[in-house]
Amino acid sequence: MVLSKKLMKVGPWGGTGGHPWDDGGHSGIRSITMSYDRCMESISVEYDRDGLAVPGERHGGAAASHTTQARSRSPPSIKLSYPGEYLTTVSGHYAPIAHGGSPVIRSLAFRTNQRAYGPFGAAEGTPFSFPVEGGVIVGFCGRSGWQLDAVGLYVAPLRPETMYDRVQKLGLTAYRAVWQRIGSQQQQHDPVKQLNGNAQITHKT
Ligand code: MMA
Repeated sequence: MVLSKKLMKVGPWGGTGGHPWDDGGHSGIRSITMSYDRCMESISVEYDRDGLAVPGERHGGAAASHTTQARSRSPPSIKLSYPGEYLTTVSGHYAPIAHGGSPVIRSLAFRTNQRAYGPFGAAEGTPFSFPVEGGVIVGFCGRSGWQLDAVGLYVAPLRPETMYDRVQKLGLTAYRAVWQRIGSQQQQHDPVKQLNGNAQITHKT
């Protein structure tokens, strides 16, 4: 199975306070770091882009003092064993923290193909849950101010591997094999080339 490039955006769940943010869709998620107390104060997500870890911005937590950070219960960060482990469900609760105020995200919980993490925060208010069947969560968006006001998701559907995918993969393997062969031939026939590592200087005319 491979991830489709056509992403779906779902949600957001939560309130209308704060300002909107959007991490966009990626090839996967490596870790999620949170601060929370009676609600989710902030979230930052580390993504994967073509095998490299890409840190995401921290959303919310504008008012999070050191005290709040210290009060946040551990573990503040969850680390997925990318690429074998991938995110399949995000759920949580939202409710106002001040009477008559706009709702904020009170708790978040995550499920991967391997295990469950959380809930983090306080599981109070309106519950929401987005379990993805036949897909993977590859990005987050939402709203935030002092806290995390709302959260939405990017989902990449899984699709069966096509002949095109296989040929592309084979193409890359074949390309690497040819370069390895050229490399080893150079080692055998032209040790100077290998030492210098510069074909132009040692080029025989
Ligand atoms: C700020 C402001 C609001 C937002 C809250 C919670 C304290 O107010 O940005 O619009 O709803 O933070 O994040």
